Parts: sequence; C-alpha cells; structure tokens
Amino acid sequence: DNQNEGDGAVILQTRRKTQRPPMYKVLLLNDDYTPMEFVVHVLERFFGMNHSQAFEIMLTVHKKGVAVVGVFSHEVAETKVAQVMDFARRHEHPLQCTMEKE
Ligand code: TYC
Repeated sequence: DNQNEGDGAVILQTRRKTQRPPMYKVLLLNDDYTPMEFVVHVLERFFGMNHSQAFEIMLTVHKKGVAVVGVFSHEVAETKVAQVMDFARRHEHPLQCTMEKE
C-alpha cells in the first residue's frame, strides 16, 4: 500500500500485501463399491450437508468421478480427510478422500 504524505510525497511499499492463509479443497473420489447411502451419510456427518445437498454431491462424484466437497484451512482439511478415511476403513469401504491446495 502506498501512502500519500499530503504535500504530494509518497512512501512506496511501506506495507507488504495482506497475507491470507492458503485454503485447501477436500475432494471425494468415486469407486465401484462404496454404497451410495454410505457416501450420503459421510457428507451429512462430516461436511454438515442436508440430505438433499449430500445426495446431489454424491451423484456428481458418481457421474464425474470426483467433486469438491468443501474448502478449508490446512488443519481442518487434514482432519476432514482423516475422519472420512477412518470411517470408510472401519466400514470396509474403499471410499477415497483427498485434499489439494486451492
Ligand atoms: N459409484 C458408487 C456406486 O455405484 C457410489 C459412489 C459415489 C462411491 C460417490 C463413491 O465418492 C463416491 N455404488
């Protein structure tokens, strides 16, 4: 940000550009075996979606192969991925969830 000193003199670059934390997309991947109802449940449970939003996103993943299910800070995104992967593994479904920098 440049600052005008009133008499026309300008101080150049007294402040660096404001830093925003990098954000991460959490992605859900399609597979042939995880039941559709399980994926809907995951989206409701870990991503706070209502049933109709969750069903819509599940169908998008099913048809397109992948969808962004949310955008979060690094720490929150890592937690979501771990929760989904652990829940899927405990239920013996091959569902995959990953994150990537936006
Ligand atoms: N393709 C799965 C089926 O036909 C459903 C599914 C949807 C699986 C989304 C994973 O992320 C997924 N049962």
